[in-house]
Amino acid sequence: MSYLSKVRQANPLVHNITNIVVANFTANGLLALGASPFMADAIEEVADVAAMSGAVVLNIGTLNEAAIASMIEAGKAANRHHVPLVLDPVGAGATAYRTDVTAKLLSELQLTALRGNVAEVANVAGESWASKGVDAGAGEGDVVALAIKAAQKLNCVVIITGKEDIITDGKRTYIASNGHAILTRVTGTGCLLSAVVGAFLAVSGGEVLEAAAEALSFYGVAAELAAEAAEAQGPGSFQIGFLNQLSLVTPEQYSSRSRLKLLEA
Ligand code: ATP
Ligand code: TZP
Ligand code: MG
Ligand code: MG
Repeated sequence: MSYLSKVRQANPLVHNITNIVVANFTANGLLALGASPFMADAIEEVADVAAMSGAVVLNIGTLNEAAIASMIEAGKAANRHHVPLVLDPVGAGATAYRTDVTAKLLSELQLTALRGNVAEVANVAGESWASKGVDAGAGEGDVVALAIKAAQKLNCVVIITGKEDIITDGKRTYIASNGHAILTRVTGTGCLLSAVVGAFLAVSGGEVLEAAAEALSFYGVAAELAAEAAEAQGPGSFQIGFLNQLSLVTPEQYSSRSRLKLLEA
């Protein structure tokens, strides 16, 4: 059975500590997919929520000290209870504060997966790459090698997104090439993707790399179908059409459109 079908069957609870820009879009996207979102960031409850969840997704998009303390508390509970833990290091490298906070999270927590754009992942891994706010800037380098290095350093699956997405555990690497450029015109499509990865990891049964790769490929297929729909005249209608496709794409449609490639070792 595909991981997509497993998500829809299991309806996993996904605990999100996320930013104020994308919280609603993320919750709606998870619901459309067939997962069950729980947005909870009060320090008093995050450990309980993490322990009862199928995955915990941390996102540093709009940071403050209270959120950081809650992320550490939730992440530690996830680690204790063997709940998959995903980090989206939004804007890491853009400011020293974000870079430092990400380093602190990584020193206290064991991630299952890290998902970011190339600049974010490079900065998390101690490499340099230009960033422009929360977006990746122009840079040069071997992005696949960077992802593999980051995965080995952090001992987790690393996902670098862009026109093509790289998913690696440091030993095996997938390239997912579905998707559509209009995703870049809607805020939160990266943040929602990180939460969708969480939903797929919740049903991965330990096959983290494979589940993450399918999440990336599925997300790209849903975007293509939404962009092709007649009503998708611009980013506004695309955003709604994309939510629709997250719920409508069938496992068969997914299989026939997916362009997911395992790189030769
Ligand atoms: P950024 O802030 O740099 O845009 P992000 O966190 O929004 O980063 P993205 O890299 O934009 O994350 O990835 C979000 C989704 O958009 C992924 O599914 C990715 O494959 C897709 N995507 C990004 N850029 C393109 C593109 N040029 N063409 C097709 N799909 C893209
Ligand atoms: N500013 C702070 S967080 C955020 C913005 C615009 C959302 C970023 O979302 P994404 O998914 O990285 O585009
Ligand atoms: Mg984007
Ligand atoms: Mg992002």
